[in-house]
Amino acid sequence: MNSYVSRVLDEMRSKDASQPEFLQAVEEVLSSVDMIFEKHPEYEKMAVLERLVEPERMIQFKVPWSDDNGTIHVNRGYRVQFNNCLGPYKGGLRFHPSVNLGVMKFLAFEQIFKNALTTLPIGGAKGGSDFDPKDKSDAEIMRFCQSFMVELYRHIGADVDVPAGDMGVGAREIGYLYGYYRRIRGNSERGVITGKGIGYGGSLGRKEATGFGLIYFVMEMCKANNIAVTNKRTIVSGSGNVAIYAASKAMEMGMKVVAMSDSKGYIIDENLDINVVKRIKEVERTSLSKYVEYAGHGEYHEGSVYDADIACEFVLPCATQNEINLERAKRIVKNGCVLVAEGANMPNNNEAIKYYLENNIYFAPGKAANAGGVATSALEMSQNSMRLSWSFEEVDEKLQGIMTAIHKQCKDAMKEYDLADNNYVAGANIAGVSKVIDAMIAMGDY
Ligand code: NDP
Ligand code: 2IT
Repeated sequence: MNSYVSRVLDEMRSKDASQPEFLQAVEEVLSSVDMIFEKHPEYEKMAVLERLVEPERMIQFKVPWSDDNGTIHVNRGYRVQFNNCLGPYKGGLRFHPSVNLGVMKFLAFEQIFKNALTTLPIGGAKGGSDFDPKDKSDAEIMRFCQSFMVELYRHIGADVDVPAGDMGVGAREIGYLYGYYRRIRGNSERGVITGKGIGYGGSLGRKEATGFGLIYFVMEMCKANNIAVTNKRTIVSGSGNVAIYAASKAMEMGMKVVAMSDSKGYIIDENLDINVVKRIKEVERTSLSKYVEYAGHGEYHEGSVYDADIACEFVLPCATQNEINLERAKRIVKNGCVLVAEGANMPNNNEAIKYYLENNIYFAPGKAANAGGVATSALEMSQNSMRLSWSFEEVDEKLQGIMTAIHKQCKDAMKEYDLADNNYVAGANIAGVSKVIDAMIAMGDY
């Protein structure tokens, strides 16, 4: 490894030892872009890497809220504004008990390069809270969102920082957050948050965009590498926003989705009914254990879908980080998998990724494959600025163009540096990182 890259990584391992997810994300990126630093030894004196791995600002705040019985609880809120070289900070909000500063930093770091790949002018950020939205009433969710916004509002703005959804934050939460922002500010400023409802400034196609975009990326990969998609047995882990629309688009494209999962268990079904999954997760907000009763077919099991032996050719992890370690990666490859594309952020650990690359598996990293969500958020921002709305077809067509452009950027970088044709990891990292570095340098000691 290039000596400058390895020195900076060593320094981070001692400074950020308590943030394993952040270190993992930085190691994944830096270990695949060292050719940039071989080519540009002058970057060391310019502290390019140190500037890249240090967040511009990290905000942590108290979120007190009262439940329906009048008991007051306190959660931690965060916004990590990592890098705004390419445009306003942009990235989702996650409400999940596993949220901590290290998780926020990893997500914000990934977001910088993902956003760079979209070709749209957006910087990288992430925020959220360790609040658990499960089993909370609508009124409790609303009070929590309002209290969260009481602090967040002073740090965001249509040209400053534009949050959106992520795990645990969907249309309902965005509505409450945006509604309270408007009441505090006394204006409508539609472009301050994305993922809004269609009736008050949202974009058609945003809800579907991450999952649809993932499948558009998979289609590009398959085309470029002569892989047929029809009837390919596909596992989609998760059953939230990303997983549901990835599974439906995958089916539309002729793939055969045979399994999906949630945090408690998984379903296997040769005739998987995505509308039943939607009813369980989008309407009833409950567990997949209801699937067999509602669908009248299939099987439900507790545990991880990646600990089961399910014959499959494609795997689309769309739940959360670090779902697949080396052992699970070996299992899915043994079960026939030839292509893994990440709908979630960092669902594979670095050992799993290394194993895919060494075993000629086509592997698409999240920052390329799941960028359709944030890209469509940026299209929502454009529509808000123009005070116009595009049709679903117009948005979807732009999304397809963006996913094709991201795929091309990965391929061009792979070609430029003479990398193996399945090394989308290095391709995406080189393309994303180069754009940010070039902008940073052009703007001086940014
Ligand atoms: P949702 O909250 O809608 O869904 C999350 C899904 O993951 C749920 O099915 C949940 O199960 C499941 N899950 C949570 N924790 C675990 C776990 N430990 N093991 C197995 N399954 C688990 O989130 P999204 O669909 O929005 O996000 C999913 C992933 O995609 C995240 O990594 C997110 O960062 C990423 N992403 C999201 C984008 C977006 O636009 N929403 C854009 C790009 C990436 P349960 O229902 O039981 O809680
Ligand atoms: O991880 C992600 O890219 C998202 N959660 C979407 C962020 C956004 O601003 O739409």
